[in-house]
Amino acid sequence: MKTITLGIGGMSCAACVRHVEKALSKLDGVDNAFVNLATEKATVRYDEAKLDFAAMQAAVDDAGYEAFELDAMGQSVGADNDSAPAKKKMNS
Ligand SMILES: [Cu+2]
Repeated sequence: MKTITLGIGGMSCAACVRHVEKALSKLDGVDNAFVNLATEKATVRYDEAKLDFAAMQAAVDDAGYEAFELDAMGQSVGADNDSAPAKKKMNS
């Protein structure tokens, strides 16, 4: 088992949190998923032999939100600024 912290974009309320948690929890290999609305982060405990970040990202994306990798400092990886994930809201 491995624990990863993901950045989650597009959440605005507790229902969003549940949607994201559900999307992550139902993935095969996820043991536990906890989403924090205030910090916009998800902590996922999972079996790294069964899935990887890309699978989680796809599941979150399917639910209508965005997931992005965080580095050790909690910063998004590959984004050119700190607010990049917040842009997509209700337009899909
Ligand atoms: Cu919501």
